[in-house]
Amino acid sequence: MPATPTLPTARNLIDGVFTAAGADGIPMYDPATGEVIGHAPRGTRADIDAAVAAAKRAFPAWAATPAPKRAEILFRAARVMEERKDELARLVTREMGKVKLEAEGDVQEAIDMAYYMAGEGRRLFGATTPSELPNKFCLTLREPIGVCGLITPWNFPVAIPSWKSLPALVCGNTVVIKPSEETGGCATAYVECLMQAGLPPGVVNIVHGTGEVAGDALVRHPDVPVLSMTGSNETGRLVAQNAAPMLKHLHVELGGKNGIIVLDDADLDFAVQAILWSAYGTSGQRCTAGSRIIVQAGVHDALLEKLVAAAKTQRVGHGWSDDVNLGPVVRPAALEKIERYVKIGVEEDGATLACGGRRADVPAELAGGWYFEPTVFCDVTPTMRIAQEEIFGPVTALIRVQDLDEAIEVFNGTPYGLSGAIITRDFASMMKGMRALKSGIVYLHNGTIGAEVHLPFGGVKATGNGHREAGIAGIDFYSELKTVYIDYSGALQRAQID
Ligand code: UN1
Repeated sequence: MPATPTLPTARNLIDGVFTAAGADGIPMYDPATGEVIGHAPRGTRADIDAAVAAAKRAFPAWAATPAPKRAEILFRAARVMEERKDELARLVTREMGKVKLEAEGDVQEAIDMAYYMAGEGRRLFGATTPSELPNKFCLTLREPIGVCGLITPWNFPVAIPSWKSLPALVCGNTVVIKPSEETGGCATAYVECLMQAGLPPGVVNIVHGTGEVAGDALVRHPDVPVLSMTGSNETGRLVAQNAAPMLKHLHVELGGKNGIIVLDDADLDFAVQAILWSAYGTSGQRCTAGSRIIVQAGVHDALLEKLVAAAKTQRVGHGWSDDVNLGPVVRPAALEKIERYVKIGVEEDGATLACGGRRADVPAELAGGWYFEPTVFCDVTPTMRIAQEEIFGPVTALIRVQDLDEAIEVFNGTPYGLSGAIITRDFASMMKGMRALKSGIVYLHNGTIGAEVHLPFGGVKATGNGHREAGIAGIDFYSELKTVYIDYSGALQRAQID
C-alpha cells in the first residue's frame, strides 16, 4: 500500500486562528482501507456565529481593497497550491478515495480557478450604455455583497471550495466555508494556501461540522446574505426553504442523471473510452457522471460488447496506486446505496445486469475499504428507476433507441439536466442535439465530464435553481449590480415622459 506522509488535518479557521477538533470530533476515514484517519471539529452554532462575526468585521476593509490588489493574493494562492499540489492531491485520495490522476486534477481545477479569478481582478466589468435622453448616460458597477456562506461536498473537495470562494473573494466579499465532514482536511489545506498567500484574518473562515448544526446555522444566519451549496436535492430544498424568509441570494447545485447519446455512425472504440471516463471516473461519484448511455439500435449490441469487455479491464484498488483506475466509494452508506440500486435494476422488469453488480475483490490489506465493481446494465427502459434516479456510483445503464429524435426525448425525460453528450460523426446531428438537449452543459464528441473553470457550470430543471458557477457567471452571482444614471443636462429630464 502506498506510504502516506503526514498530511494536514481538519481544523476550523476563525478570524485567522486555526483550531483542531476537541474530544467530540467527527471521525474521518480513509475509504481505501476503512481506517480512521483523524477527526474534524464538530462545529457548533457558536462557532458559526464567531466565524460570521469575523467575516463581517473583515468585510469593509476587504471590500475597500482595490480589486487588482485582492487579485494579487489569489495569484499567490495559485502559486502556493502549485507548490503544494502533491500534498493536496494525496489528501484528496486519502479522504475521499479518487485515483491519483483525478486527485491531481481536482487540485489543478482550484489552481486554474485561482489564476482565472485573479485575472478577473483587473476586469470585473460593468456595462456602459446610452440613455434615451440627451446629456445623460448610464452604466453599471459591480459591488460586493457581504459574508458568503459556502457549503461544499466531498466529491471535489479542493475544486468546489475554490469555485465558490475565489469569485466571492475577488468581488470583495468575505466567506465562511462549511465543508463536507468527510473531507475536512482537504478544505483546511485549501484555506491554508489562501492564508499563506496573504489573505487578511477573517476574510476566509472555515467551520467543520454536520449539516444539521453547522450548515443549518450558516444557512439561517441573518448576517450571511449569500449562500452557495453543492449537494443532494434533498439538502438543496431544505437550504432553499430555510434561506427564503431572509430573501438571501441563493445558488444550489444538485443532482444529475447525465446521458451520452451514441449514434449508429459513431467511432465505437472512442465511445467506449468516453463512457469509461464518464461512468467510472471518480467511481461514478460526480454530478456529471455518465449514468445513461442512449444508443442507436444499429450499434447497440456492438457497443455493449465492447463496453462490457472494457469495464472488466478496469483496475479497482487503492487510488494512489499507479496501476489503479477505479478507487473506492466514499463511505459504506454509498456502497449500500449502490447495492440497493443494483437490486432495483435486477428486479425491474426487463433490465439485464451485463457486468459488475457487486463489491469488488481487493487485496487483503484493502479489505476494510469500500470498493464496487464497474457495472453495466442493458435492456434498460427510460422510465426505470435506474434510468431516472442518481446512483452516485460506478453504474451505467444502456438504453436502446431507434433514432436521434428518440434519443433526445429519452435524454430529456428525467427530472435533472446537468450534462449531456453526443457521439456521432454527423455534423447536423451534433448541432441538432446541441440545441435540443435540456441540460446546462453539452459535450459534442466527448463524454459528460470535463468542465473548465472559465465557463459556466450548472444545470437546468431539478439540477439547480437557475444560477451557474465558475466563469463570469460566478462573478455575476457574487456581485451586486448597481445601476447609475448620470444626468448632466442641468434640467429635470423624465424617463418615458420627456
Ligand atoms: C461535480 O461533479 O460536482 O467536469 C463537479 C467535471 C469536473 C467537475 C465536476 N470538472 O466533471
